[in-house]
Amino acid sequence: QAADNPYERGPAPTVASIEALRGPYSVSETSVSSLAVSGFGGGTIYYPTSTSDGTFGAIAISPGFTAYESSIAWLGPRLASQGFVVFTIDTNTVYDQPDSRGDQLLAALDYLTQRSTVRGRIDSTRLGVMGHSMGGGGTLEAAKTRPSLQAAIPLTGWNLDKTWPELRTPTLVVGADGDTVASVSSHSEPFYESLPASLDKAYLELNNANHFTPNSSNTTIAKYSISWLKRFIDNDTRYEQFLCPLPRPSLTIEEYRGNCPHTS
Ligand code: 9J3
Ligand code: ZN
Repeated sequence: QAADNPYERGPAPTVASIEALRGPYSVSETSVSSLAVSGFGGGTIYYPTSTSDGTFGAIAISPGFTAYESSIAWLGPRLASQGFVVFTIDTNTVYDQPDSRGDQLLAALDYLTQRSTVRGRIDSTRLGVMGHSMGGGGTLEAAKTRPSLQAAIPLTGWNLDKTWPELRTPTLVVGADGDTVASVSSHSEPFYESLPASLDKAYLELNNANHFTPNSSNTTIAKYSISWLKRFIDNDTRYEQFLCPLPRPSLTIEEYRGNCPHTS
């Protein structure tokens, strides 16, 4: 790791390394029973097997309405293999609303850093949140509640609250051009536009995608999520090259908005 950044983990990234199905770290996993925790519904912790690279940042990820951990499970090993501890959770009930999902993401992070068997592998000052649909709405709620979070990524997020000027957490909003459940015009676009202009923020609209695109392995979601998490949880400016200048529209990117260069 570089002397000037104690949080940097892993080798210098390339386009190939952030697009790969797995990063440089081997991944282990452990399941957390709902019966053993309170405030959320249990889940699976994915973590780098090695203990020779020090502690890692950590991320909790919530599924959407009526959905289970399995719907976002692909992100566990995909992100953990890049050097994060990743907790994909179930919610208390599959009908919980975004504000509850936000509280549950925070309860999961608290469990992860204070009680879990991998707590010694985590730097509890470097935490982030992600989620799909109402879990993405919950991601915004969690960041609003806990401004010390270092990164937030709602994936085709859904929330009745369209305005998020309170956020102080660098946020990557991911929408899908063909989403008819959480249309970008009613959800992701107003979420992004309402974030403070002073905040490091970005809006990635997936091309040829729909509400459920984040429920399967997706390289565009992965590469920009990895870059955002590395840049803001690990302060790893080696990943700035993938975020700035802003990515251009392509076969998989309908539109990308953001403010560059990033400052936090
Ligand atoms: O979590 C989601 O998929 C939210 C979209 C939804 O069904 O909202 C309607 C209440
Ligand atoms: Zn609001």
